[in-house]
Amino acid sequence: MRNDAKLLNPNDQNLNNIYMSMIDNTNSLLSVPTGSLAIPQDTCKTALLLSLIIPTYQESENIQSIIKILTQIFDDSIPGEYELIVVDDDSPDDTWKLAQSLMPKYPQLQVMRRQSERGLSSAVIRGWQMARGDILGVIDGDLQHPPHIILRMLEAMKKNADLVVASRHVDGGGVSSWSFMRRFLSRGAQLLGLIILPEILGRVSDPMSGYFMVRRSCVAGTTLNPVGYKILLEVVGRGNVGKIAEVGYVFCERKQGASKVTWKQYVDYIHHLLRLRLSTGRLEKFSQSMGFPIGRFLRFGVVGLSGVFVDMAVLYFLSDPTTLALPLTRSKIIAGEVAIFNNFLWNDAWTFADVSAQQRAWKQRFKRFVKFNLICLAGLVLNVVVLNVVFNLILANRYIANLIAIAVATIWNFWVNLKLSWRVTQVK
Ligand SMILES: Nc1nc2c(ncn2[C@@H]2O[C@H](COP(=O)(O)OP(=O)(O)OP(=O)(O)O)[C@@H](O)[C@H]2O)c(=O)[nH]1
Ligand SMILES: [Mg+2]
Repeated sequence: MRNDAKLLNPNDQNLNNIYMSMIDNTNSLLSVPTGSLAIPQDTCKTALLLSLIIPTYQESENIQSIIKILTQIFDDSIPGEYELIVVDDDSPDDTWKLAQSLMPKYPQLQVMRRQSERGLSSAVIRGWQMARGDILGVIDGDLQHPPHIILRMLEAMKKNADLVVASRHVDGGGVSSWSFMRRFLSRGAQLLGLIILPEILGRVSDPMSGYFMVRRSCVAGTTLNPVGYKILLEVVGRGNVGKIAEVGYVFCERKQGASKVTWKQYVDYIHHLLRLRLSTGRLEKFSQSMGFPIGRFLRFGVVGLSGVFVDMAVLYFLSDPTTLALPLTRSKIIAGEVAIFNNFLWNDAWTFADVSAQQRAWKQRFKRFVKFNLICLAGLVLNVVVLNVVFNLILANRYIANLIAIAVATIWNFWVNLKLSWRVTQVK
């Protein structure tokens, strides 16, 4: 396209405009997918062999070098069959802008600028969602992952591996100059992982590695749900990964730019391990085979129970003769609404945390709260109707009838809220 553009006469204003728009086209940013973090099944028409994501935050000092080195490697080995996708979280040092300015020089380069979502793992997944490759990979943008081993990784993929991990803990691997403390923390984290999730962490020697590639078919259709930095755990834990290969590498020292690792990453890591433990356990497998989210339903039930206590406490505080002694109906309406508010907060932060993490804006939260209120209100009406029907027509025991009514209303509340309030919409 750029060669054609050169043929145009730059003195002609119209043609010049067309020329500029062609340049713009070659330079346009990738759109940012929203909604769930699911990996699409199909590659589009122009499928490629490899899509390599380079997540960046404040890497303006490194971005040019890494693009140049990777392009040289791939142009020599798999020309035209790869793409490099820089996913930058709107770095204040304008990494994305610098990357974008390199696009005309490196036609295999694509750039995504994320403005409303943050974090290394989700950046990688958003990149994969827009990728065209049959093999999906990731490499740090700070040159700490030596690019030259990538061809060995690709070789291993071609020999039928589903996943190839660049590992610091196999032959040829290591860390160049980590402090004792960082080595200790890294090994400690791995040990903890082996205790909590042996079937996942035990499959790779370096589960903390951020340098790997995976066959798209092993993760297609899977919704990844990472916390923090360790996306490889998600891929091994939730994907359908068979053969795994490893290639040794030495984690180099950063020469330019600053590390983004903080204590929060260690806390996130533990949170991530626990979440994976719960969501890949037997209960979750059973619930998948039943087509009903049992774990979520149990959490919803626990939250509902907490609402009963809140309701009771507020009712006591407002209406008891020894406290405020307000009229009973007025007190009950307030107590009910406070309990609904309590339940909403816990459901948003816990029961449906994965969904609300994708829809954080205040307007979206408020919408969910209004829907939750309306659905709970309808649930109350349903509760009363079922109680009357069962008591008058089926079983003349008011307590058993009430239990049945509560069960029906709870399932209604759960199911309709799942489908309406905490719904994941897939919008491009
Ligand atoms: N898009 C995006 N990229 C990130 C984010 N945090 C880190 N990165 C990038 O992810 C890669 C790894 O991050 P680093 O801070 O270097 O972490 P590390 O290599 O494990 O640790 P160091 O040895 O201290 O550098 C780098 O390319 C970062 O620029 C983020 O929140 N969003
Ligand atoms: Mg780094």
